[in-house]
Amino acid sequence: MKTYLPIIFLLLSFTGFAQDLRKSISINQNWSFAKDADHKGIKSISKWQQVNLPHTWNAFDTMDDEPGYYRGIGWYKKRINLNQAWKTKSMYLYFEGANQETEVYLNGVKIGDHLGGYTAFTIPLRSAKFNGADEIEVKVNNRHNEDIAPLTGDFTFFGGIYRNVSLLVLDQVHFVDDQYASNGVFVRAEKVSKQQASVVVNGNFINRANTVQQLTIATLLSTNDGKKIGEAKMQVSARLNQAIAFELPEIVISKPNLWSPSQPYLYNTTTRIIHTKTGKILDEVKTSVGCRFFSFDAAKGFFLNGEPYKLIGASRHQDFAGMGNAVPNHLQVNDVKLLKEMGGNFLRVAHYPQAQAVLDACDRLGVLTSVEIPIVNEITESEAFSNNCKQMQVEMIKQNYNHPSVIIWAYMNEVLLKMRHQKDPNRKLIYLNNIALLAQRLEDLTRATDPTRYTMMSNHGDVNGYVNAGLVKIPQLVGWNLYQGWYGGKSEDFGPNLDKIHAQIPDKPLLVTEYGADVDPRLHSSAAIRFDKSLEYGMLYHQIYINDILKRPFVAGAFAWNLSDFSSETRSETMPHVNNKGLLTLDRKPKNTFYLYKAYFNPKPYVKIGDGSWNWRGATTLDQPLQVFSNASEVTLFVNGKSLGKKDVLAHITNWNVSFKHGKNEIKAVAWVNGVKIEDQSVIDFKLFPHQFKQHLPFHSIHILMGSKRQFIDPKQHSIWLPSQLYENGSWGNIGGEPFKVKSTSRQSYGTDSNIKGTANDPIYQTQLVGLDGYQLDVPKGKYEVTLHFAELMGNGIQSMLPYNLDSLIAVDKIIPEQRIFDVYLNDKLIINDLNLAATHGVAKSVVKKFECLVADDKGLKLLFKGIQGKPVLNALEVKRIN
Ligand code: GCB
Repeated sequence: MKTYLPIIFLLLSFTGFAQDLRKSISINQNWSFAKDADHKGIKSISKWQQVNLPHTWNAFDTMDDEPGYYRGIGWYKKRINLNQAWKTKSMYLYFEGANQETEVYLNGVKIGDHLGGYTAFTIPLRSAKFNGADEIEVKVNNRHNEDIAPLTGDFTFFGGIYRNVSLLVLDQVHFVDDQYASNGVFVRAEKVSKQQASVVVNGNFINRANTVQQLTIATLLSTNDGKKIGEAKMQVSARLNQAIAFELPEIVISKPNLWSPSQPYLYNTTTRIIHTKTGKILDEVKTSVGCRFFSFDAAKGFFLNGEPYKLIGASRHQDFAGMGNAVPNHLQVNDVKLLKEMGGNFLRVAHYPQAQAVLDACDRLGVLTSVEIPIVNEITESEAFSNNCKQMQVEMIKQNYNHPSVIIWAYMNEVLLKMRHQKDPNRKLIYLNNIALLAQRLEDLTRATDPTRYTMMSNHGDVNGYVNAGLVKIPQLVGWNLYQGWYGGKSEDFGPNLDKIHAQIPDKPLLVTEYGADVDPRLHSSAAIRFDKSLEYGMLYHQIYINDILKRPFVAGAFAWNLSDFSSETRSETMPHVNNKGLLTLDRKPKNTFYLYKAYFNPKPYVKIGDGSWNWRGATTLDQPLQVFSNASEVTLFVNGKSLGKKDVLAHITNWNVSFKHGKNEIKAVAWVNGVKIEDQSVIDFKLFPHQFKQHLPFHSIHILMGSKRQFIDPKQHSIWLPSQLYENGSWGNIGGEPFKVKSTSRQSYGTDSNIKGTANDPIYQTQLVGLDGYQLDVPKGKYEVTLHFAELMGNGIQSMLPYNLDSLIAVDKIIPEQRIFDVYLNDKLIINDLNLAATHGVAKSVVKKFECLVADDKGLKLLFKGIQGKPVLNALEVKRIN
């Protein structure tokens, strides 16, 4: 009889009869939620709000005009109706992520907890009542905790159960990884070559049944269309509560279909625990596996499946406009699709592990990845911090081990940015040694847990600092976050700087893990400069970076910061609480920079009119620049049916001077690639504003920014704000006045970077003319509404530095607010008397003053500013004809 067992087993192992296998039941719906701001505990809460998961309590309070957001306790509770039949099963609550300290209670009794906001955890559900009234209560806290990374960072730490939660119902004999919340089955493809690959499965299972179990662990490997390739199995005997680690023999694939971004071929594995005698399947885990081999070389870069392969892509934060971090999976997957569409082959999952759906999409769509734990800017020198980091690192590795897309595990980002103990050199040295010690521990742990991937650390531009701290030699790869032309220097310094780093550390593979410039898609400039946040500056910056990256084989990969704009509560720039370095907006609308990447990196024939976030534009002349992006060699452009001829595409761009008409303009770009015609069409709505009022009739309205060279498009009011000009006869403009400048010798900014309270249109107020004498508009006779916009830009809070200045930390200038009091006259009539912005409204507060004025003669509109104390100012002006 014995001799036949393998045959029976073979028949049963993957054909098995109807089984009651592992169930994963979503319990996202119908939770009650309440904040517990004064820590009185769940019993004191009387008002609950109905919510569904994923949920964050910060989705809206990070979108307001105020600094800060709720960081404290939130309670969730939910009744669950457990099936009587599950009494004989093993149950777990599976949390994909909750930020960041979580305690879980069942019927008032604590059953588990978890520290850390970005990795999954499971809580065994053992003493349920099964009476239909079992209640789960979850306490989540997103307070600052010195023992949990991240301590600080340029992103918002949204609190809540912001990923999916499910109830796992398993047989008492099941795969398990209680400590690190993976499913307990690890699949790897090793010894991969074009000729052959071996698939090896290992893992852990536990027997919680009362009797000794004779079990078979088996894996079936099949092609992506279900054809069996091979099987591996072993027999095990397991006692009650015995957790057993197993590793199955390898399954060989000959001539494997290699996984790569262009052909992300996935094999399937099904791994089962089978009751040997009865053939009953007790548990089953399905995993896909990709066969690929890769290596990094310090001089030659990255190699995938034996070929040189430049890694190009972006980093990604997980939040989305209006949702905070509680983002449904389909939107997360859409980000991977967008990255792929842009031609990216690499995603830096930054600065923390993200939803499984993201890496699933990377496996499926073909995107290589690195994943990191959130040690950002600094560390705490405590055992608790260090242990928590180690726990997160192993959680990250085990939970994401089965994704073929992952090639790098990383663990520190710019860890020397917020240097502690600056004033005490001895203490600082101890701190630096402790960072190196933690890095080494994480490095050793990572290599021991998963020797199949590389390790990495991302550093900011202080190369010597990292070298001297001994941090460069620890990981296998070093990523540099470089911002020449943004936080300091010129964009042209980027390439030479890369050469310098490579020469200094020639034996360490190098990646550019970040580079980027803020682009607020509402801002445009024909005289783009650093910090103006204009799309045009961003375009120049990215072009230089892309070309410098492509030129250098030693740059294994480079990733734009960031795929999309993201929330960063501490920022207060043109869009408060948002970091605008995305190639996409916070709601994932492409900026022109995205199209530029697509033209460079998506091999499909492509031509695109550069209307990204600028198809509603205006000026005082019809002749305007327009860019077209393409991977063809020539582009022909048509404007309102007329051909502007053909132009050679240089570095994926053609630059045109287009003569628009007032109103809607039909634009068409045509190119040919390998005999195939491709085209793009766009409608650009162009508004001509008067230069000479007499030649421009009828006149309706004009919006003007003072002290600015940029143009601001207000998408909500559908208005275009033009930069002011010096007054000329018959036209409009300021008389006198100097652009406001931050009174800091060590730092440049465009106007102020402060959040202007009371408006979502901060750029209207962030620049101003100081000391102007007047403003004149030679408008025709009629009745006008004149609106003056002010904000006091001097004084406390105004001179604060950017939260992230990566080249050096600059002392905040202490500015004593000057007194400024002035009068304003409109056509000789005193309309504003003794205006003291700081005293009446405070600093950085938008102040709007509206007046009506009848122009009965040819003298137009004239504003006069008379200083009583200090210099008068004006931030913006709006003039509208009302009849
Ligand atoms: C960095 C940080 C990242 C910031 C970025 C920036 O180097 O790693 O977290 O968001 O710079 O935009 O300043």
